[in-house]
Amino acid sequence: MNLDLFEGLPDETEKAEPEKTSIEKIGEQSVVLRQFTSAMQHDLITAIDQIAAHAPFRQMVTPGGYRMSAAMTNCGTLGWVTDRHGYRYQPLDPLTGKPWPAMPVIFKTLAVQAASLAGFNDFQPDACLINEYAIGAKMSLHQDKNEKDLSQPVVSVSLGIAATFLFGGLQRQDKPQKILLQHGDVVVWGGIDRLRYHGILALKASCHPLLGERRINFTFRCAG
Ligand code: MD3
Ligand code: FE
Repeated sequence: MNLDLFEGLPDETEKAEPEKTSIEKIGEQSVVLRQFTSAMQHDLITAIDQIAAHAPFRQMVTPGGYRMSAAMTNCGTLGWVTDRHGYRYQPLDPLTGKPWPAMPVIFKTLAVQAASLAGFNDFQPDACLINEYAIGAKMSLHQDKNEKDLSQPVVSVSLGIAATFLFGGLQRQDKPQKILLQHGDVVVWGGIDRLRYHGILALKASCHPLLGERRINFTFRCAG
């Protein structure tokens, strides 16, 4: 006799379907891969916890003397830092004096796959900057141009609370488009879009089931 009470019910009642990935073009050479990381979200979060245990998130100071509202750390052979002396990449964490934690294989694999889907086929990132946003934290419009090889794209992964991304033009005064980046979204920015101004609006109060009252974004770059 079959005592399975769930017999006949559809599979979805036993195991939630993974979200489907979709591709959205947001610029001449930029795409959002929606829900690209849903199958690996737990492994990504475990890896970030391990990195932060060795290289803690910290709020850095800009050359102008302002403390950034997002907290940052890095993994990979080079890490992005800012202090009163300027913005730069360096191999040692100024907080610990030690090299940044290695880039986890799962990070690199994800970045290379995403870049390749967007048409960038020899992406070999050496730096991964990890930003942690608490409620209210933001990132003002800026360009990323401290990397040596600007012909290589940037790949970004968003986890936790959704945020409004501002995608501007090549001049600061160009009116930005607003794009909602949600948990699991990956964006690839390359070519002509690589030097576009961009930023993040202040994070609205919310709570994510896996990350709590936080958003984490990590970006892969060819810095050296
Ligand atoms: C577009 N981070 O770390 S990720 C940054 O969500 C940064 O934390 C934001 O801007 C964040 O520098 C946005 C998206 C991003 C990263 C680099 C870019 C977009 C970009 C470089 C060129 C164009
Ligand atoms: Fe940036």
